[in-house]
Amino acid sequence: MRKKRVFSGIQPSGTLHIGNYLGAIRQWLVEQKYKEGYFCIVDMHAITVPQDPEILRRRVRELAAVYLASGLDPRYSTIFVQSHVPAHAEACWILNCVTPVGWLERMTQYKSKAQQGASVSAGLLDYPVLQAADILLYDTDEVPVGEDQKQHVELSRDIAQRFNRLYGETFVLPEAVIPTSGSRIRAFNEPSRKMSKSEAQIRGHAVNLIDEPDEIRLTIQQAVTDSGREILFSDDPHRAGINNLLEVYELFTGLDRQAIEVHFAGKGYGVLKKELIEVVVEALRPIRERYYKLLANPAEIDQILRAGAEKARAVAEPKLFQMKKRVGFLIT
Ligand code: ATP
Ligand code: LTN
Repeated sequence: MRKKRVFSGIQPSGTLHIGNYLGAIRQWLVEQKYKEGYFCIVDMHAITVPQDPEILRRRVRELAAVYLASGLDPRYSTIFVQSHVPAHAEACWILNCVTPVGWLERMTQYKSKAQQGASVSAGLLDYPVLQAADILLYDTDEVPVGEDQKQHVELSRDIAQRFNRLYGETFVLPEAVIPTSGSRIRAFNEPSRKMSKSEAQIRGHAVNLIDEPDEIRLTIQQAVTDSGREILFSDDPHRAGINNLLEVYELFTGLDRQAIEVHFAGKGYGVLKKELIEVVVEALRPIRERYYKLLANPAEIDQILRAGAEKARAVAEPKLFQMKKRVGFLIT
């Protein structure tokens, strides 16, 4: 039987935070050996908003180092850079031509980014079609992502269905895989909002994956909570801050919710924060150490990315060829 295909990606657009890790990367590591995973550094998505070329180039390697330091293993998973596989851009063009603009204008990420930016590029509107190309080129079954990406994965499915209807069965319909816990880690300084890479440099907003213990300590100590005292999981928006701390504790310790509530019964928020700091510092220590070791040897990272691109091309190119035949391009 064919192994399940898994595809996911992250933009090299900033420093990764524990939300990216708990919502996305952590899921990629599960069953790495038993599934066929493609994990992409989506630099073409990153340039839908302005980027400094030198910084972007550096961040691509840094993100590769984060993937590897987190535990992705190139013996099992294919790790590659999107722009190294030109089939993504070509497939995007073909899919553009079956995607109604109205579908794109409804995307919430587009609407919020378009509001923030001074000028909106055509690429920003087209962002989810490129994402569909990423996913569909690999006959992907599962797309492990955080909650904010659910709408984009559903759109990929809609685009696949439309193409299949117009041109005959071509694409597997992908499914978003969203974790039940950790799919939307909140900002520590503003628990009504999600933790975001683009704001990760704001003091107190996020714990970044490669933060030093002192930085982790400060961010968690200052995390916004509420005036209550009970340490219980809850979906009450007024208690979002404390719930967020508990969720991070749950995910990094692997304990179940009931055991955590019993453990903290009768203790104050200060105790929770203190224990959480220890847990997060210890969980991130090996990742940070591996990260700096890997970055000291960029030639090795580049070699892994070259090999990854080659493996990815071997899957993406035949699929693109099939798409071209289906839409009626002359193959000579
Ligand atoms: P940006 O601020 O640049 O949009 P981001 O922090 O939202 O960045 P992405 O590159 O958009 O990060 O997302 C990478 C992956 O991390 C996606 O699967 C996304 O769903 C997931 N993710 C992002 N933020 C969170 C969060 N706060 N909690 C859980 N998962 C998240
Ligand atoms: N839009 C995603 C990144 C992304 C992606 C993908 C995720 C690009 N292509 C394919 C899953 C599958 C984001 O997290 N911002």
